[in-house]
Amino acid sequence: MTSKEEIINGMKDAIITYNKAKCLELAKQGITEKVNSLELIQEGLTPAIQELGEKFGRGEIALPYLMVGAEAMQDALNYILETMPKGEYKPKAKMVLGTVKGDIHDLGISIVEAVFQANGIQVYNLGRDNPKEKFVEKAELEEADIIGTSALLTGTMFEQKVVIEYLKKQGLRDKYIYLIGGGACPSSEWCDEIGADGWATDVMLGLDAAKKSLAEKKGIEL
Ligand code: B12
Repeated sequence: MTSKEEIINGMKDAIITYNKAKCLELAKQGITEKVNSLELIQEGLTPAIQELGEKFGRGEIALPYLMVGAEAMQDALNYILETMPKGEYKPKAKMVLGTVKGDIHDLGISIVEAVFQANGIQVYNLGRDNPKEKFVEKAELEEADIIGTSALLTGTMFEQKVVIEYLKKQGLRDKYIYLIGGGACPSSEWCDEIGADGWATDVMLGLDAAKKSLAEKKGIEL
């Protein structure tokens, strides 16, 4: 039997060395050996892809390498997320979630989807690259409580403001809790500036923000 640390460190190494098969194999092993899913994701996959991102940012690796690392994370993540509980009870709240227009980073929102679902929030994941109208149309259609937007690029972060401004223009701002996330907004300043209800660069902090707003604004206790 392999220890939890060996599995987690092995997953990190596999991503950093672009070894997709090894990363998936270790993810499967982690689940078989009952390592907590979130630990596999947050201690194994996430720091590894961040390390590759830093190397990419410093010009030490080219984009195709980052893409292979991201694929390794995606395969392992899909496997782990499939095994997580889906919240087989009546959800207490609904959320429309997606990455903003022009942004294709969608690894983070898959994690948010799985964790929020497991905590009683039905999530409609729109995936990547969504115009403002799509968030609002889906939220209206599903009678959602929360709209969540993700942005990873400095250049797409402004779209988070575009969505909230569109909500205001439609006279719908007060109907929804508006949460923002993703690596492009690592502080509360952007959240305050655009008037969002909460922000997070980590899924568990995001869940806390959602719980707080649901209780305060909708009287829903998760
Ligand atoms: C993986 C990755 C990619 C992959 C994306 C694969 C995919 N399917 O997502 C690929 C290789 C395709 C890619 C492409 C690009 N990338 Co990129 N990428 C990254 C990297 C390394 C990791 C992102 C990631 O997945 N992190 C892990 C997840 C789990 O974290 P997360 O998304 O932040 O999500 C968590 C929280 O934020 C939160 N959360 C997320 N969303 C939400 C929403 C709500 C409502 C809430 C409450 C919480 C929440 O919960 C999540 C789980 O904890 C980052 C570096 C970094 N440190 O972020 C660069 C990075 C974001 N990329 C960057 C760049 C420049 C690009 C490209 C423009 C490169 C190019 N020249 O083409 C393109 C962009 C294309 C586009 N139009 O979007 C830059 C951005 C620089 C900037 N400041 O603008 C970064 C920072 C790398 C760098 N250091 O230069 N990228």
